[in-house]
Amino acid sequence: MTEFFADIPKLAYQADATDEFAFRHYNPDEVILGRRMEDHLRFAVCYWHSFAWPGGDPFGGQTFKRPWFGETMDHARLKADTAFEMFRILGVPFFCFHDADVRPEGGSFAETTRNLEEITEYFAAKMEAGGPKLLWGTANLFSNRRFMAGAATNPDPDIFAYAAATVKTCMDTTHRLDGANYVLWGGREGYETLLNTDLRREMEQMGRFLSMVVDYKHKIGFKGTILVEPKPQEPTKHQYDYDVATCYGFLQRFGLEKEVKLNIEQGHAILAGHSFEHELALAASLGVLGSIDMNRNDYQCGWDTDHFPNSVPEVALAYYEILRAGGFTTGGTNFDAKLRRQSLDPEDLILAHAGAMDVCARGLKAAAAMLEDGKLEAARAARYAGWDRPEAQAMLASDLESIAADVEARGLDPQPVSGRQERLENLVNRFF
Ligand code: XLS
Ligand code: NI
Ligand code: NI
Repeated sequence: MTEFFADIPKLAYQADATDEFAFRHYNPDEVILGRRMEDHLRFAVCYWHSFAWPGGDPFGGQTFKRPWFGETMDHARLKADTAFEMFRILGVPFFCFHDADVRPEGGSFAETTRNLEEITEYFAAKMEAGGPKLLWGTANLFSNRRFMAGAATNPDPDIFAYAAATVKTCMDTTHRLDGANYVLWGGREGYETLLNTDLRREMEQMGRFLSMVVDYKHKIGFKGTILVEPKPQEPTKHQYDYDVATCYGFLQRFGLEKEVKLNIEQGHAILAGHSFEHELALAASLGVLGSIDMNRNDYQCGWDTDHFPNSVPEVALAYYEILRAGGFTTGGTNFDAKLRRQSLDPEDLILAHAGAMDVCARGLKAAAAMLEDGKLEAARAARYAGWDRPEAQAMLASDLESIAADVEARGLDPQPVSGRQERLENLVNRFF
């Protein structure tokens, strides 16, 4: 037991709770569409925002004072004790971390790796003692100054080497902890100015890097999914993994579209000029929907502010796409979300997650009800019904000349039909 969360009870589901410290909607054992709610949502707490981020913004530094802040192994263990305490209070089934979140950087690559291995064993013991599982591990290839010009895409081959070696250690760690996935987010894999950038080289380096990751996964027998996380920009001006469509084209180019899936983040979708549900639906249609980072941005300020989600309709439309795609397999709902820098108290950290879990639970229930009701899917099916006719399918195997002859022979004069958007929006609104 650590002091930090002393006096905070373990949260439980209580629909009519009057106290703040309860779930009103997240009921892990409730069965929805034949699956327990916990197994649908597969919540994960992220280590970086909750335990490593000091509360800074571009105009000011640290606001949080945490007893585990510091660059020693003792600090790292205290951080782990506190983190696992929070996982227990929330009852989350998973967590996620970067190497840099959990261990101090050593004086050499070898020492840094030893620190990571030591904390990995510390985690393993806690996980065996009933702690949550690992949804994914990842390498932080963007904070240290050595990565300022990129990791895999760096103009310096020694930095590529350092990044590759670091990813190897993080994959080993993730494998040791039986992670369900391994994530690559290319925070610095992009450019600041085209004036000093060789796009062709950088993309080729990135493709080779990802191929090596996939090869190593098979070599060590890691059974989890390799996930790439799209983001259009920030910290770089332009990031190569811009959005789902861009990532898919990249994967295809390097023959990796059957090996790698995507970890789609709400805030990143918005930064790319899309909606979250657009990115999810597109990934599902391409067969690369892997996992989600759940958060939201401040819609006025245009940054990746990583707020906790709080809009049930938005979340419901996202889970609707996930349910339509058959639900998560190895993926889950990782809260890539952080407190506002004025939210200083331990209670803030717990209740931010509790509220977000309830929002997701409400969204999931609404999405499941929409699917069960079936009217939306029936309307979609009716809209495309013409394509179910054998002649329509045969046309796709035909050619322009034959189609033109057929149009003439049938005297075709097709009339448009209503898309009924407002009626569908009314239908959807009944579920929130
Ligand atoms: C940053 C990303 C990052 C990844 C993991 O914007 O969302 O947190 O999820 O490296
Ligand atoms: Ni993320
Ligand atoms: Ni993000």
